[in-house]
Amino acid sequence: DRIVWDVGHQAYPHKILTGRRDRIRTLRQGGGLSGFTKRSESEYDPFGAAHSSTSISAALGMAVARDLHAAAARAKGIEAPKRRNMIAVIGDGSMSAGMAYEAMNNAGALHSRLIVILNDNDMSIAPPVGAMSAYLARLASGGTYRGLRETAKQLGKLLPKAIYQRAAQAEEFARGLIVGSGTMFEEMGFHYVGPIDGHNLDHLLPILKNVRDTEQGPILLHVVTQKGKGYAPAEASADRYHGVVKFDVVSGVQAKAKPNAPAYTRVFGESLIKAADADEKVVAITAAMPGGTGIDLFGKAHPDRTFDVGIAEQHAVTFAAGLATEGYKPFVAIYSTFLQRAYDQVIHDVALQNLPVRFAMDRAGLVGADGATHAGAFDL
Ligand SMILES: Cc1ncc(C[n+]2csc(CCOP(=O)(O)OP(=O)(O)O)c2C)c(N)n1
Repeated sequence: DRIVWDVGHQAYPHKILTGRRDRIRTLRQGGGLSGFTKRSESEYDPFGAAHSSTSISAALGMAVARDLHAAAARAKGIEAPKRRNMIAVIGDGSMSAGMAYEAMNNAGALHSRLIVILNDNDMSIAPPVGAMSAYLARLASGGTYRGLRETAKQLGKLLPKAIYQRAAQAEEFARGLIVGSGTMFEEMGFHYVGPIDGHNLDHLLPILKNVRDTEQGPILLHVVTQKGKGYAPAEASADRYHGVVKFDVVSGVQAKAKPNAPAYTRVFGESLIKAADADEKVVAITAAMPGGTGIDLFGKAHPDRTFDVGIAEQHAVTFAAGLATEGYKPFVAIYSTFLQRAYDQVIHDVALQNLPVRFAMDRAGLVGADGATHAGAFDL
């Protein structure tokens, strides 16, 4: 099977389980294992990641390739290869980017057998923002998690027709048929299964097996988890353990080198507060990176003029352009590498219209531990 991890930060256990245990101590170092999934590193990383929200598109491409391959084999009268499952694992934070919806829109139309596992830990790096995040929270809190019985009923709808009809005759089963219908995912053509407790393996494993064995797709399995589960310092501080440097396992204290100059990010955040104190037209925009860009400091001083749009760099730029047309002075703070997503918006929506949008590009140029995917290549 092909498992496509979105972003890939969360793939360290996957690396350990897929032949990279002996090299895990080289993680995020020169010549060592990447902090993300990487095709050249392992056949178990079918798709490289680091920038978010690509997994559904990639897994859908793989699913369609599989189906084309099988059809070609059938046409030639040769045995089709064993059917693989194509599985995208995506976090709730990454569900704010347009690309995830572009992919679901296409998947719903293609009807290809694709499994999307939505790992909903109610955290991005910072707490998640936006209407989608609120929607997922409502789905997750609709009573408690679905137990095995109820999920089995949801899955029943995916069984082959004959079995399904027989099962549907059972009164109790029929009552469950409304369960889970009407979610946004279903409206987009997915079978929605969940929400289920992702830490309860007695529930999770049989459900995963059932999802694997159903014939229909695309399927979205909504799994609720806790970020950092099982390690107290990470549970207590979900944002600071998103991506870690070396840390003391007992105390959880991270070994951060003492900087010998004030950090660019802090200088920017504090300067922008001063500018905003003097000019009520100054506004600040971040795309899910308030801490990384200094916008967290600005947000404390000027909450009404701070906008976290979620992982949505393209929208962040055009949203700022809109503010600028009305006389505001937007400062868009984005890591250089993530602004790559929005180059068209920078050119088409800002530059060509000569709109005064200020870009504060953090982590410009080459970066270290995050590696090639995080370099601000276009700065150079
Ligand atoms: C396009 C893009 N913007 C910003 C980031 C920075 N970033 C890395 S992980 C992350 C949060 C992802 O949250 P979620 O998808 O919920 O995954 P989790 O780590 O919580 O499992 C962010 C904002 C990124 N990787 N890609």
